[in-house]
Amino acid sequence: MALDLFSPVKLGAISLKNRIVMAPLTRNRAGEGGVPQALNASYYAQRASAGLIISEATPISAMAHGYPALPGIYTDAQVAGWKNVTDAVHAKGGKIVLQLWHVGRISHPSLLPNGALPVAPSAIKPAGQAFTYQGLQDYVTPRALDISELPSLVADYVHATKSALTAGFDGVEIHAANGYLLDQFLRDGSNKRTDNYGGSFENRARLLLEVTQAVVNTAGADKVGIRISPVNPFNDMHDSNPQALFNYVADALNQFKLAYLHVVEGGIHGGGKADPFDFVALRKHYQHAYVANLAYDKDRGNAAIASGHADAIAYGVPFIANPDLVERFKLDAPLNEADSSSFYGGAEKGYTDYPFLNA
Ligand code: 8OZ
Repeated sequence: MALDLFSPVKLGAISLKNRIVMAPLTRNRAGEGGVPQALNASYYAQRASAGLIISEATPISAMAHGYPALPGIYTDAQVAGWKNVTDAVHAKGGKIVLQLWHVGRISHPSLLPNGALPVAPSAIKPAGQAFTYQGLQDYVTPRALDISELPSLVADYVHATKSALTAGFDGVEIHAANGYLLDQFLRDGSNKRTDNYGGSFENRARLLLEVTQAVVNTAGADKVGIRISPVNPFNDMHDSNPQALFNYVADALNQFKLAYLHVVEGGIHGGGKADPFDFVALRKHYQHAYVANLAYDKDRGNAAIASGHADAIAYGVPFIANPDLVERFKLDAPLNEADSSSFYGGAEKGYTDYPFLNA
């Protein structure tokens, strides 16, 4: 029988009971100090029938924050809060990895320690406005990271990875997508450096590969995934030759034998029109497990798995509104509609109150 969304699979060391993955979803509902709360544990536990949950993007340090009410993964209290989340997911037979995040220039001094300037590969202000505790405020021109600061940035990824493992996660996913720090280094619209971290593909991918090596050394390659978004224009992103750049990145990542490569196959979050890109060609460059994301429904997900394009499919918005998405797919049951007004911030409403089938 052909493989489909309901076939079990191993992504590196992580055994999935099905190939329906919950995509990382920013929800802005963490407690004081970036500490996950009981409400967050309930939300994730409700979704434990997914083959794998990828946590919401989670700042690796105080400088990695860029939005209100994000959970962190660098203090003891945050680790304790996340432990309640992973315990609740595991108690229901689920698997969960933590997404390691540094926002780079997509931040604002009011969200950073002592009103610091956001950091980035180059001092280029993104178009648009930051979500802050005081409402929307224009982005500022970030400070270009000095080459001497990069080792401590890599060390922050290592510390966060250790913290995630202590918190009971089954692995980690490195966020290198959607216009945040590692993606800002990759794409040449945001990286104008003239040192070893700018210019050629090799140089622009250097920080990602150094972070990957360090995280792999900490967690083991079979517990590490990476998310990329080659043509997502969100956060004022652009590259002059995305196909060649990301084919290069896929080739370079092969050496690590990671748990998976997770690819956002187009534009998300309304950032404008994505450049054309051949994801089938990209997939040919990558030799290990591939998780596809972006507007897949059940049929397109099954087709992508049956054809060998993807090993698993990550669903975002459908998992916000359908905690039992797996069962609904299995039964071909109707899906709840997601209410976009409660995506970011708030409490139970639009978070833990979407109905299960037969509830
Ligand atoms: C939506 C709003 C805020 C952040 C991403 C972490 O796109 C995000 C994000 C999405 O990866």
